[in-house]
Amino acid sequence: MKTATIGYPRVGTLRELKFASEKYFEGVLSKAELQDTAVLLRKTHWQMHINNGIDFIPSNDFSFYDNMLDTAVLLNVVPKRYSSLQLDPLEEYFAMARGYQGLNGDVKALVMKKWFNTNYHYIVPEIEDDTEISLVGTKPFDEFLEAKKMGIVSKPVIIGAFTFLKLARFTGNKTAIDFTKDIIVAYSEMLKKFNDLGAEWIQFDEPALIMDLTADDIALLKKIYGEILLAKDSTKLLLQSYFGDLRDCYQEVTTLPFDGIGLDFIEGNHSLELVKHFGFPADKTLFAGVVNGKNIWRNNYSQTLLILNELKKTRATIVLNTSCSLLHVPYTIKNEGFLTDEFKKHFAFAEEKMGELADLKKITASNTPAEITEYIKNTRLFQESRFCTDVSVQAAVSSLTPEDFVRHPAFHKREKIQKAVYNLPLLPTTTIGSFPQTAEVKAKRSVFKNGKITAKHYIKFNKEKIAECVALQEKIGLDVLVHGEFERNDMVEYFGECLNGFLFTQKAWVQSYGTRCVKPPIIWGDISRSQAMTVDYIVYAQSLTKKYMKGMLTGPVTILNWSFPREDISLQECALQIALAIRQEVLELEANGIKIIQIDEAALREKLPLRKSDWHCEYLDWAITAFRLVHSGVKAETQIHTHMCYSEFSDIIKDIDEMDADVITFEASRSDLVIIDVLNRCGFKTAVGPGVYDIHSPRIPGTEEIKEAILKMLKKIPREKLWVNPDCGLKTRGNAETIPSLQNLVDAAQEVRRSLQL
Ligand code: THG
Ligand code: ZN
Repeated sequence: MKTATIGYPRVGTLRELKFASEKYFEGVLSKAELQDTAVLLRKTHWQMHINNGIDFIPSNDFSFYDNMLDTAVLLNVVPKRYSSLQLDPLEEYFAMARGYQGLNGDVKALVMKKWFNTNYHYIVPEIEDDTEISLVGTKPFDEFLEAKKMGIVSKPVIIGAFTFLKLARFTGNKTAIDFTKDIIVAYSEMLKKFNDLGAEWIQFDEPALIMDLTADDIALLKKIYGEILLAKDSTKLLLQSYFGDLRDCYQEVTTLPFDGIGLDFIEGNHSLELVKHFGFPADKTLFAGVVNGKNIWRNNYSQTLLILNELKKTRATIVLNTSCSLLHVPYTIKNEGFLTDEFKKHFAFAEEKMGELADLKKITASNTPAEITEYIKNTRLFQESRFCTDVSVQAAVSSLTPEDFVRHPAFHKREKIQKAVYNLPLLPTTTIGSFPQTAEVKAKRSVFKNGKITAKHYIKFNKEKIAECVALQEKIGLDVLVHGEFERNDMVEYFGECLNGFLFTQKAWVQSYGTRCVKPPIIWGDISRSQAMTVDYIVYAQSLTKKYMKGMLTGPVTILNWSFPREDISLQECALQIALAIRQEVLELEANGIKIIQIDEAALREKLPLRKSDWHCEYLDWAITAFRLVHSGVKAETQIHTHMCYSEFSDIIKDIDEMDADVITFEASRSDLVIIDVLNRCGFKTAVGPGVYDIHSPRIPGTEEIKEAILKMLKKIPREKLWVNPDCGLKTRGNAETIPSLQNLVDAAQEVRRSLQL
């Protein structure tokens, strides 16, 4: 069996692309130098595939920011507000990704959304009524030729036409159907061009096919591929799905004349059943996603062989594949100097996963797989016990009763009590939690972690930063303050490092969006808290001001969803363990005089099944309950806040209300405030702070712009329920834009209060 990967990480093992891009944004690095970094990274990634004997090597999986954005630019889907800036192509590309504020104009960034059920975010292409979709870009061809120069006939990877149209936003009256003709022409041309360049295979990524599909969707799929496939010559076409199964279109897809179909046997719960039930055409190649592209655990070869043995019965040619792009896992375990082999042997990151594909190739080629060394070693590994258990944690979880999940008194009673106690102005202003992580802050953390300064020195430094941050917020005039989170690398990793049961890594970065990466901690055992994690800093911060200081915690579902979870116990069990630990922290903050406690659930939605038809599963039930467990023990007058990032909330808005927080802030500005209509319609009880400006872009919002946003919100949200805040934490921003932006925010809130005589 041959081997393939769907795509590879691109930021570089040491985040070279991140650093180069950020320097380019600052004007320190030239465009040519940035391009050099990109060339080097692509070369390295291709070489890595060669070293592991991978047969189908992807190209065009590289991106300076995001592959959806690349596809938009390739297809001439550039909204007029960007093209009219008259920037050079790379600048225009970054203007769409990050917004632009400069000599040529002032434009916000395009909307950014979560990429299916991952912690990666894509840029949402915007199709206007007069957009003319056509093949205008050359990136995939350039990168194909670049690989060819290295002697590699790569497999170009392109977001498929169906997924592109499904994920794009239509800003006018037209819809997908009005653009199918043009997109078909563009993709057909693409196919022809690759044919001329000598491509043997081309991969169209169609993850949107794993969602619930309507009859119209299926008609669209058949129309698009019925026609694109007519343009096929000798280059073979692979339709690649991932993040689920093709249960709604399996027969249509297998009937169309694709040369290869990529199925996900990891997240695709029905994939094997579909193949068994409907068969798989013997004349096609089945790209079998058997190596998990999302987790970091070793593949269990004997289990994988069971799947492959089933697939062999179809008589189709089988290619050993990853279940999705390796973009969602870190590069390599080799860089983890602190982890011992005892742990490391259980992990496979991107590079090691390619090694697993190579092992499986060897094993499947043998008539006696059980005698192959790699197989024997793997079997032994899975016989060992690993995850450490803590019986007291397990006992605490199993003794929970329904009462533990209910906060008293009920919301409306608390609301009254809190209004009386807090005496906040209407439209109170606040921020989400983090303040800019400046070079100074990051450098200090780094020297501390490397043992070059003492804990005492480090704590003193953080306290100085907190004091500066509190003074700054008082000067700006914010109503509810935060300590700034200077001691935290990341809202999940920090707690992972403080709690028992986690392992953490040094270099295991995974791209989240653009130049931003995260280092998810690894859950290795039962989770507990042995000491306070945030109390000292928060109490110190509160001591500096008469205003309210928010205690700042990350909720259990988010800690779980942004970690690499163990796979031997249920996610629910794991979430409850974390919830109990965070609950202790909440109660200790409260006991130390902290009145407002924010518990972020940024990733609440992440593990909700992608298909609504699968929602009968209990995910939301336990996710919401885990959150409720965290705060159900506090007093009536303690105000619980929560925050959520980039999710779509509309369809789970009732569940969010059920979290029973007192205040929730969330991202909204970059999606045109659609959420406020939903809140209005469903009679949302929780007070809300739909972000009034987008912090993911370096542009500074004007006071007028923020006033408009607030006024728009006031039309739909009762004034006594509205908070004014940015849409997310400020850690990715610099002080240069943060300070004026927050000042404009406070000015805007004050002006609105005055004008409405609130
Ligand atoms: N933490 C984690 N996941 C996240 C977020 C987060 N996902 C969604 C949302 N926030 C947006 N994503 C990010 C991811 C990373 C960063 C900011 C927003 C970030 N990372 C630093 C960087 O890339 O420079 C590295 C952090 C570090 O030094 O440890 O700023 O907040 N888990
Ligand atoms: Zn956020």
